[in-house]
Amino acid sequence: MVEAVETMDGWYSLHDLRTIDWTSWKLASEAERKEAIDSLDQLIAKWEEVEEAGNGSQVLHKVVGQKADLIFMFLRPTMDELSDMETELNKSKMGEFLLPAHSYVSVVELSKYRPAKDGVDPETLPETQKRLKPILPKWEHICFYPMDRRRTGDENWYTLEKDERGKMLYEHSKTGRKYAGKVTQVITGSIGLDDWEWGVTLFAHEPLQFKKIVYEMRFDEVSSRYGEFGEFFVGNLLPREDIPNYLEV
Ligand code: 76R
Repeated sequence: MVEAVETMDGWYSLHDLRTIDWTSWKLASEAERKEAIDSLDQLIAKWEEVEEAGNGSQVLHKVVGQKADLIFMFLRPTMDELSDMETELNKSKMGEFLLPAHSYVSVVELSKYRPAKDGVDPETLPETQKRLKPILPKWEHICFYPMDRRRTGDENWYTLEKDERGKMLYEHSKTGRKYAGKVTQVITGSIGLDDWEWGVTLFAHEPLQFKKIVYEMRFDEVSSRYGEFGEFFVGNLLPREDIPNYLEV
């Protein structure tokens, strides 16, 4: 029987995408708009404290294109906390002007394809823990998309032996490493949690690097034969201090 791979799982993740109801925003009074901006600022201040204490992380970007206006990526130790964050955003004054656009639930994932070195469980290593509970980089651009591994006919990832899958992922990682310093990736697993099998979140200083890495990876066997992709979302960082300016009408 084909062997599954053991995964190491870290913080839970929620990609929460919202569209701003610009019509109501413009119709609101100056005082109401201020109250809304302050409510979001207070939430972000609270979230930043959690991040500083090492108990989670988050980023906020402006989505480019018509798929949404904002993408929040939240990471927390429990799904309850993610639900609380989503709810507190909905209950806030700002929430009155935010329409749901899309969401994605998953968990930060690393896999144990490589044999344990000197019998040490990689999950116990501090560097692994850091990757399972990552502080998200506040880089200028984000790219998020979900993906599956194919299982049709001769191209069935789930009937391949573990060694073979491990080899292909090793080749894939060599492509990935060429982008060190240019692209940071967070892979989140979503089998049993959302509609696709993985979420791919990339951060870059230069948006062209998304196109370059994703294009180059299309030729890695693990993607060319076994990759299926969902909708792509791309965005530009929205630092907390720029929010009033972004919402100015
Ligand atoms: O854990 C590790 O980092 C070791 C190597 C590695 C694994 C196991 C790795 C490295 N990835 C792994 C697993 Mn990846 N990754 C993607 C995408 O668009 C596409 O074609 C693919 C989307 C990108 C851009 C990317 C980047 N990777 C996975 C998995 C789980 C597969 C499974 O278990 O079946 C998926 C879905 C996936 C997809 N990967 C890297 C990168 C980069 C940049 C690296 C190098 C990271 C580094 O070494 O710092």
